[in-house]
Amino acid sequence: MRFTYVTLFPQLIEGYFQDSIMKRALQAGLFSFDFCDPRDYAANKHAKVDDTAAGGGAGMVMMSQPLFDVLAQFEDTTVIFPTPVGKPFTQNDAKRLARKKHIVFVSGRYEGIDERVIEHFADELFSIGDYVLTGGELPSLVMSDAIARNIDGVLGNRESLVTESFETYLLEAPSFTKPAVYEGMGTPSEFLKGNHSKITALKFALSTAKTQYFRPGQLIQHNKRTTYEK
Ligand code: 6GU
Repeated sequence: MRFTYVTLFPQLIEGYFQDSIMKRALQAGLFSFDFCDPRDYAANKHAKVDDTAAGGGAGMVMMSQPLFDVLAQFEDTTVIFPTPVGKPFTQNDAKRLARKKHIVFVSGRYEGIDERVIEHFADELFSIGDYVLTGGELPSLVMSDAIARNIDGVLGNRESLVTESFETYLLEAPSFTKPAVYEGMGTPSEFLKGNHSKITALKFALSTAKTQYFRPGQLIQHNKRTTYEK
């Protein structure tokens, strides 16, 4: 898997890959990443990449020409535009996209990107939540992380992919580690006794209760899914 970030600010992205799980996965050759700066493709003297919005309004818009020239060079890629007007990015998208060969993230800055770039090149438009960010770099990183951890070998423990939140639409049960009592607060006693079928049953009950409380819509999805599988 290869990730390409089309961005005016590669340094906003680079640091994330320099530590922890992503660093190890890169060193193991499980994926690679590179950058493309639209400014290097600007066909004007001042390397200008943005202009005023047609029809007026606040802010600048990223021009078509530099981005067309950047994106025309790629073949056999999945081109993603992070945007608050995209469809919500989910765990299912992360799993599906982990099977792609080359994903290109196009980060807008300023008020956005000329719609003709999106119309011509976008395979998918994604939002990462109902709030507005100053650019597409953080969403690109968020999606890359969610995708990369679904690539075979990136996580040490494959089981963590199966039991984690959203895989079954249920939120994950709470976790505890030693000591058994901390500041007067205990650990559920079944977790300490080691009867695996009882532990599984308790985790499921805790997951269900937690999902009902925090994400009732997810619980409805979970119940639908279970019904179809019967
Ligand atoms: Cl993908 N981009 C921007 N700029 N803001 C966002 C977003 C994306 N998702 C939520 N807010």
